[in-house]
Amino acid sequence: MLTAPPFDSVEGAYLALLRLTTEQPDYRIDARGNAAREVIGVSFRLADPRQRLTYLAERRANPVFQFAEALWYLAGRRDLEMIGYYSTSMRASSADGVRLGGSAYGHTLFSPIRGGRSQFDQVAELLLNETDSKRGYLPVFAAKELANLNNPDVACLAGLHLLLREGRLHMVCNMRANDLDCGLLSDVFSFTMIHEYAAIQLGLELGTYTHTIGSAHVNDTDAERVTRVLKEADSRSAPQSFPFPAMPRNTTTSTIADVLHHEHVLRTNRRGYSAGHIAGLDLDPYWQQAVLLFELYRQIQYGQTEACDPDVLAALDPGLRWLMEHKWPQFMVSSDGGSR
Ligand code: 5HM
Repeated sequence: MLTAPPFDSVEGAYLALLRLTTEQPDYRIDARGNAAREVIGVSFRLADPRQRLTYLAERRANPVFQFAEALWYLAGRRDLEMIGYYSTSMRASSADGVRLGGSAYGHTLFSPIRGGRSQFDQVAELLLNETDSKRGYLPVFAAKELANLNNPDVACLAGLHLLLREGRLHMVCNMRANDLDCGLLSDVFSFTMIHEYAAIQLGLELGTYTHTIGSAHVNDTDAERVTRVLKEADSRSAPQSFPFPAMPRNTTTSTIADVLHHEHVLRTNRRGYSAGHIAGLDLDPYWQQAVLLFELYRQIQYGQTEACDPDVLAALDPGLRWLMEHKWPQFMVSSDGGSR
């Protein structure tokens, strides 16, 4: 097959790539101290890019980080202060301890270029003016990133290609490198959120998402977890299935700013939010889900309670609740008093 193989959700693609890299690696590599098994030149397609979450108990995926990173990108940010709170490992990628470099993809995509329009705005205008354009490319990796051989943060995302065909917006993502166990899940989550956001801004239907990778690899340090994940997938009778809802059509940059206002209040622990308070916020229920996640994470980070507020947990969509219960089982106690 010459086109990317289709999957119903990112979970199927993730498992297939882990299997391929484990069972039939092209190479063993050891770049920058990371020994890994590698497969070169792979791709997959999601017919429904909203199916962007995996439900594997052994993987213990972190939905709080996934939403935080997607919002950090959508807001065009590059500060370590926000993203480092959700992922301490990202601190090592910052050259100055203040900002991220190449991996601040949203800053590259959404910031005005030399005081003018952003790359994203330019491509949006192009697509709406040139039928079937092939030029809607948003480059992220830049040649100048290789000028310093010790650059700690060279963009792994080469670029995102937007294609408007018959009223639908398709995205093709090109990654120079993807860590299949640690990077792929949050990358696909965030890039499909950018994809859906772009479709909304352009007034289009969401098309397919195609993910392509130059170096697809699993680091040896993650090999044991990968074995456990594959064993879980092989032994269960059926995958968990929680459909992910559509992003509201009225989402704009100011929606993202509003969500991030609440994120900031919670991240800095200025106050806590009850489930009732979040339900009363002037935000679509879809975005309230992100605020619920940030509130639960606040409770975990600031350790004011042993268990998180069961009402906040209960207000989460079932799929996000499932993920929180598997990521932080010790903090998640259901409203009937029992822990998972
Ligand atoms: O040495 P190099 O710059 O390629 O190392 C970056 C590592 O982070 C690679 O394993 C790459 O696949 C992974 N990565 C990822 O999978 C990094 C970023 C941040 O740019 C990302 N996805 N978004």
